[in-house]
Amino acid sequence: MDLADIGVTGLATMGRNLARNLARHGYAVAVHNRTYGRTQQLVKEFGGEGTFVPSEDLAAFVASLKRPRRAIIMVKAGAGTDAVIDQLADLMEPGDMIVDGGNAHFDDTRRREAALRERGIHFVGTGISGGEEGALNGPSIMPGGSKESWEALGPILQDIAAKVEGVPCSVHVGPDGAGHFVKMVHNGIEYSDMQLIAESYDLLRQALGATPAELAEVFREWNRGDLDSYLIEITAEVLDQVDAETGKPFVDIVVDQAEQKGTGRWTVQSALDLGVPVTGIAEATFARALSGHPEQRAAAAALRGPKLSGVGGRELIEDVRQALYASKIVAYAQGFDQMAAASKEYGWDLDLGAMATIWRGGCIIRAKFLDRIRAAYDADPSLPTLLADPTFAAVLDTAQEAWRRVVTTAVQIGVPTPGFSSALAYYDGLRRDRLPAALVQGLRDYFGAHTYHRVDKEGAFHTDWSGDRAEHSA
Ligand code: NBP
Repeated sequence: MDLADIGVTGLATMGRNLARNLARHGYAVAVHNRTYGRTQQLVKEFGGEGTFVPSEDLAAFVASLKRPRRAIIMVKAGAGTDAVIDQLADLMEPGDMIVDGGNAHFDDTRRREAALRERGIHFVGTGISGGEEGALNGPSIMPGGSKESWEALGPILQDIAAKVEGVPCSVHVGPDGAGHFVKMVHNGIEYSDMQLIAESYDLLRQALGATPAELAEVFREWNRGDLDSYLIEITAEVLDQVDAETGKPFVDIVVDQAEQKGTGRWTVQSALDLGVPVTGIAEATFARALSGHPEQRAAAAALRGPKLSGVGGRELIEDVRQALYASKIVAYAQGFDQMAAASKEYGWDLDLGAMATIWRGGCIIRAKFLDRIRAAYDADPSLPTLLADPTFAAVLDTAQEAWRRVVTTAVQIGVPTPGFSSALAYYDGLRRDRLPAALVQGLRDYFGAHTYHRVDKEGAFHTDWSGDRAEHSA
């Protein structure tokens, strides 16, 4: 029997499509699933697309792989992943590679990588974005793990990844959990992108009384300019959809409560640990959390809002477009800051420009805009914040008047725009010469003797607040 080039275990939507993608690219693919029926189904339905080597149990699956073995796990993240890793590792030899393509937390990946490294097995935590369509036709692939494993896996992953202008949307992200970390931040940014789109739609609908179908046209128009992206494109599709049963706009028959249990939450948790203000992602996560409390919303429904309504004419549309673009720049700047901070903390040496490059295609946040981020890091790889890049600084400068009008209008008519507002507050905070953090430091020294630094002298100081209020070196 010919041995397979690579294997996939876990053949639900993602694993099946990834296996088909590999087979379509000419690789002989070993396939396995806990429940054998799925394996049989795959071979029955898609066997003609390439060479599949099915196995009923993991031992046979491992035995069907060429050495060094390359096995991709695509099972539900969590305990199942640990179980499959343990079983695979027991069947493998030093030099073999286990790739986890599921949505694992990067801390779990770091733990698993360290444990398998002891046994000489390469563990490659890999972020895969693009959903089932991407898995089949070309996802964005973000592998972590060792350099040696990238040498053996990289050519295959780049082969099956999305391509933009011939450049594959996959690079070696960095060691141990770097791949899953970058995928997590990608998803956090995805939260933020969707929140800003939702705020744009909501504000224009409330302020102008526009219909979802009219707004679909607005998004379609926006997709021809700076905002050109997959999420803007599909927003037009969703807003245009009419419910067959009721004849109402689809968006009006969907329950308005969003989930926030996944990677958005992880991104914010990690950002808090790293001390990076990812306000765009945090507001998006909290906006979902607010939507998910129907009992509180019902209790608050009688609270009065402002009397003003219907302010703003058609010019609001262009203002919102600019506010959306400016807020998006802020959200991405924050996400890239988080990757830079993690790179330093964990010693990953992330190439931020390369991250922008591999997000240009295949993944959910794919957008023209990522070319501009890559150009910013090409021009200055140690850029302290994307907001300081001359191109982005100019965009923000042009957009800021419109951005302020949008936030003002939203406040006046009582439409919540936490994404727009917090992004603007971040912009205003970051550009300030002096921040009121000085007063916060004073208060902390007053009640807790936490000390402070002076602008004009080295060292730490404490004022004797309860005594003579003289200053002492701390
Ligand atoms: P699911 O997340 O729905 O997982 C189902 C698969 O996990 C089945 O193959 C199932 O086997 C297997 N499995 C489970 Br559940 N527990 C297991 C265990 N203890 N031992 C062995 N196998 C077990 O599949 P999916 O939606 O294809 O996603 C796969 C991974 O890819 C997940 O980690 C997901 O987060 C990630 N991901 C998904 C997307 C997406 O758009 N769906 C995108 C990117 C990444 P069975 O058939 O025997 O029940």
